[in-house]
Amino acid sequence: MTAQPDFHSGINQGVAPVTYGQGDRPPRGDYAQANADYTCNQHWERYSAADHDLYRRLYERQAAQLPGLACEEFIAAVANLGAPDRIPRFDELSERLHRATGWEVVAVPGLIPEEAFFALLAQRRFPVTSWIRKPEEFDYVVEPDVFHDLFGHVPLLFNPMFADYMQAYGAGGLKASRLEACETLARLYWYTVEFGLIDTPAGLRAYGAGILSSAGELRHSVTSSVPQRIGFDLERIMRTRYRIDSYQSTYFVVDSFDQLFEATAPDFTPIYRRVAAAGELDADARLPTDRLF
Ligand code: HBI
Ligand code: FE
Repeated sequence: MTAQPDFHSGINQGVAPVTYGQGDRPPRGDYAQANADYTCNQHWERYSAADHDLYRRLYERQAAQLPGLACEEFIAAVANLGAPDRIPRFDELSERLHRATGWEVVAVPGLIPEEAFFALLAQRRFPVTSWIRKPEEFDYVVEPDVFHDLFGHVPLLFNPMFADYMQAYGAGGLKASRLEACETLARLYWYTVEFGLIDTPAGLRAYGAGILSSAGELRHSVTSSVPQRIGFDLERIMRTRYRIDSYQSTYFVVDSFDQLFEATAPDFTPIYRRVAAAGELDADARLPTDRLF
């Protein structure tokens, strides 16, 4: 669940706390304890029984609605998170994950600057927020919490093709930073990793973490007639703005994770130039060239 976070000038150990949206929200999470690369200690022993119970209820609600809505690769992988009744220990989860695809999960205090985020992905280290939402945020939390990051993002990191795509995205992001193309590249992340759909012989299925961890958007994204669904087109995605606080009005559909990985193969420099020349599009824009589902 990401937008362009804006950073306050940090007053603690050189790590700038990230705020969200208008920048007037206090950063959630203890950035003062984070390392220079923004990783921190999970402090698993500090979770309360209420925290574990909240995780259990969030997991139970989402797991019940996966069949027929989540892609098979996700359903096959979600059990790798471990016991569904308490927040996993990141070190135990990382042992399983590293054996599968060379990735590990690292704790962070919350949203981190793009450069740091890309650097971690490029090293096959996925940043997972260490805190969990409050009970009153059961249905929706603005910032990504441990449930969104673990349940939404981590299962597909067990899938070799998707794991390679995520590492390629991180490497591409470091290059994008130098090209001032972070906002453009963030759209690719948003419309694939966070809110992507995949076409299957059984119909459309969700693979995006923002969808898979959302109580309402999982069914909405796959079955509602309200949003439009457009076939994956890298430059079309990179031109398209997104909304951070409502269901998406447009979802993009890939044919396979291979298609995603292949899309990140070429050098994006000329693509950024073409995207900048073509101009931005509203989230609900429709082009005659769009392949509609
Ligand atoms: N930080 N912890 C964390 N998790 C994210 O998903 C994340 C982030 N910072 C920036 C960000 N995502 C997006 O701007 C990416 O598109 C770069
Ligand atoms: Fe996310």
